[in-house]
Amino acid sequence: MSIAATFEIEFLQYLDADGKLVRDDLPAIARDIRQLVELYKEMLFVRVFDAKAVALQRTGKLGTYASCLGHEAAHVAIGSAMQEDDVFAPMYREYGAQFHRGVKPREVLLYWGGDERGSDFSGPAHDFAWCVPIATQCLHAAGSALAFKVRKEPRVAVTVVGDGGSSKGDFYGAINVAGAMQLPLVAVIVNNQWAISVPRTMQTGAKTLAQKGIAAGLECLQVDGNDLIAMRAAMDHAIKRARHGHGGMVIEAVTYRLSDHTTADDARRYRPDDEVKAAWAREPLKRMKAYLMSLNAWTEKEDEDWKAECATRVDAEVNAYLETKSQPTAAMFDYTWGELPADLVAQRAEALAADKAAH
Ligand SMILES: Cc1ncc(C[n+]2csc(CCOP(=O)(O)OP(=O)(O)O)c2C)c(N)n1
Ligand SMILES: [Mg+2]
Repeated sequence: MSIAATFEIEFLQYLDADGKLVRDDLPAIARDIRQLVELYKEMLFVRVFDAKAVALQRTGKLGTYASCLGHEAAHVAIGSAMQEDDVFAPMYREYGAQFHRGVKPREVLLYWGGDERGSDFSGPAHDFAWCVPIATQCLHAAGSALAFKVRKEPRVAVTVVGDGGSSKGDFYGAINVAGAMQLPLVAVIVNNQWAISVPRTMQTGAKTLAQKGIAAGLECLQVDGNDLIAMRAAMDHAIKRARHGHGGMVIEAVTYRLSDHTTADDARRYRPDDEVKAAWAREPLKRMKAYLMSLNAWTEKEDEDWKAECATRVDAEVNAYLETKSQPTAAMFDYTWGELPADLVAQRAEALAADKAAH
């Protein structure tokens, strides 16, 4: 017997859980300390926003909300590595990436508050809206990547899918076409270990999720998704090669969902406490802060001041959200159909009558 092919999956990490460098061949991003500080500040902003959004839901001011607690490094790295004219096809919790691209926190709140105007965000109009049907965004991104290739535009489509979503045919279809046609597609699997209550171990028999890209002919890499430097280095590499016509890549960002799945979930019912506790020891902000402080690039006082500034900025966004006038009841019927079918005409009349009775 001879060997038909051999494969390896590399794991990329620069900062360990305590913020200590584990290798000295630093990537470009790590040599730009001022930018690292800015990215750390973005992570902290997202964390402050996230806690506030959960509190809003708990006090009845938001319908539901999908927290991004613990995913900040992966998300900020993705957003900051992209060019404005690249296309982002997110799932539903990548606020850190989207804020970097210009989406406003008030728009995230509007969306989760049940107001579709939140999807008309201030980020690039060519980015896709939030995508709840699991993994379908991968196909949207692959389609965009195909368009870039056909038009010979040096642009890249970036999508995010969960560990659970990477079990779906939509994900495999997207990476397959990217490999077959050498499309500029970067698919980031944010492996936060859980798909609601289904653990990563029940999703797949594969040793890594990154290796799913091998069958598609894509370059694959597993990254410490809590290490901002590693995530940015991986994204910079993937986007550069895609932009220069060298094809797509699958990046598995290994992280942990520190929150419930959404505010409609109670993860204590299915997750062991010690697993969550161990994950907190590896979370992304603590290690980045420790690293920046070890370089004398950040202080405890600056951290406190910035956190306070984030709270002020988030409060302004919350107020803008709360002050947004609701759409009239008829709006949910009026903008999807050219001509409303008879059953919806009846429902519309019923909804308007109920609305009138309530006021
Ligand atoms: C097609 C489809 N099936 C099922 C669901 C219900 N659902 C919502 S989130 C989710 C789990 C997703 O897990 P994962 O892909 O790991 O992403 P995470 O939420 O952990 O970031 C499921 C099954 C859905 N939204 N869409
Ligand atoms: Mg998951």
